[in-house]
Amino acid sequence: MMLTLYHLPISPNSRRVWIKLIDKGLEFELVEVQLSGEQFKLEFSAINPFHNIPALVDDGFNVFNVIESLAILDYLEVKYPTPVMLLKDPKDLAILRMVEMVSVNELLPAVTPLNLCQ
Ligand SMILES: N[C@@H](CCC(=O)N[C@@H](CS)C(=O)NCC(=O)O)C(=O)O
Repeated sequence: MMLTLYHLPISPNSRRVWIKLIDKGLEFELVEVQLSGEQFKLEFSAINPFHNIPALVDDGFNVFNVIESLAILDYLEVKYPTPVMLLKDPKDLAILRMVEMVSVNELLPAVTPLNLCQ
């Protein structure tokens, strides 16, 4: 069984998945997708028709492609529950989700001029 993360080291959306793979102690392969055009190639379009990174391919018995960084985090959490990283206390869970959603919806768009996603 192999997990493959399609990413770029500079991409903040990819990094949150990369960090989780490391923190979970999982074996995985990294494949860089150069956003100068590789995201539109047929091979990657089959993995993510929305042409962005990160994308995780779980090459198990049934190959499963997961896109959207927050969905990938949830997938990894449920599939690999140890160590526990999704907090169950209502306030802790709310804070975790708030940090995630504020990062994605408020902070990341504010740094778009830095071209972190290219
Ligand atoms: N909501 C998506 C956003 C993914 C995203 O926008 N990724 C950027 C890199 S940080 C990207 O691939 N941009 C290239 C493109 O959209 O063509 C997620 O959280 O995974």
